[in-house]
Amino acid sequence: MYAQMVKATGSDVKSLEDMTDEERAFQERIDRDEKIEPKEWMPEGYRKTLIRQIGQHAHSEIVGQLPEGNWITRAPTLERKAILLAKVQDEAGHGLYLYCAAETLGVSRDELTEMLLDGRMKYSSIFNYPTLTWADMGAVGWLVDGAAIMNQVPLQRTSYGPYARAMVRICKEESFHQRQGYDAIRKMAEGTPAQKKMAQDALNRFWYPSLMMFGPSDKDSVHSAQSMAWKIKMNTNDELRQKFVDQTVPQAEYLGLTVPDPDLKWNEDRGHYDFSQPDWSEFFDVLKGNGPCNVDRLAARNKAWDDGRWVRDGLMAHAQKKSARKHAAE
Ligand code: FAQ
Repeated sequence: MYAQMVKATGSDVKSLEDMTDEERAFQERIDRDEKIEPKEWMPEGYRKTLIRQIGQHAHSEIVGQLPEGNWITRAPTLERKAILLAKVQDEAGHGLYLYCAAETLGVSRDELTEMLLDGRMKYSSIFNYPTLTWADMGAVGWLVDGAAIMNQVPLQRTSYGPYARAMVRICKEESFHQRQGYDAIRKMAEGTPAQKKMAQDALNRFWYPSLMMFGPSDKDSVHSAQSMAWKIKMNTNDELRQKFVDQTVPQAEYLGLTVPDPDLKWNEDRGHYDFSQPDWSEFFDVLKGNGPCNVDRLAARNKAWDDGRWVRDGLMAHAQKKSARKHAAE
């Protein structure tokens, strides 16, 4: 199984023969689908890769609140406002479970946050695109949460126990998010011609950025081979992107909307849709900080961190006082 993986990805992942006894025993546990738990031995690269991936994932959930938070005060009905509020709160919760999972690897939430704020850590490229109309709330739920679930359902089987367990609850909530998004955009697509136009415009703007969420094509993915050998990732970026396209195109057809890809067509032989790749130079540019909203997103997170300092200091002072009292009484 492991040997097959190394061959399939053609990577420079260490072969079993080149591993130390400890590394080999670890890899064999992974191959047997055993979960790795926080206090157990793990290769340093495994720990670092998990911190990077879980940390970035957590940051994405937190930064991901901003595009939708933008519309809470302008939701068209009380019901839509309540749903959107609940969804955005859920994303905060996802961030917190994931920070907790990352903390079990020996990094603190404060350290992770500082790495986000000074640009050493990334968050998902998708959140650097603006949400211009109410229809974008439907498109984000439908496409962005849809892409997130496609990636996260397999991660429930990832090899690191705390990450896999966090994903179980997150996936349940993401599924509600996807459905509320689809319902919101369906309402627009079935509405007046102006509303349908807004829904189409949202699909036009979010289609390719959603495809980018799965990461660069397999030939440009730096981490996939090793991450798959360690079962930190369960599928390649291209596999998940294809699954997402296959699932989403019939949903767009049902809505009477057009996916903005003239080359999109069902390929009978492959049993999949053929589709155009996103503009990868745009993706790498967004990663470098040059997307439409990168500056605003980081400014908003930095402001929240600075404005919240007095709360963190107050909580810390309270905790220290409580622990000093406890020690004095002992
Ligand atoms: N954005 O070698 P690979 C959500 C970077 S949650 C930014 O293929 P990897 C919920 C990558 O870090 C969405 N950077 O990397 C929600 C690496 O750079 P590095 C987040 C990206 O890690 C919905 C470089 O490119 N989900 O949306 C992106 O093996 C609605 C090379 O790439 C997760 O994080 C990108 N899209 O595969 C919230 C899921 N793609 O670090 C609110 C867990 C790649 O060496 C509202 N993560 N890069 O400097 C994963 O599955 C993986 O990390 C991938 C990337 C698939 C994202």
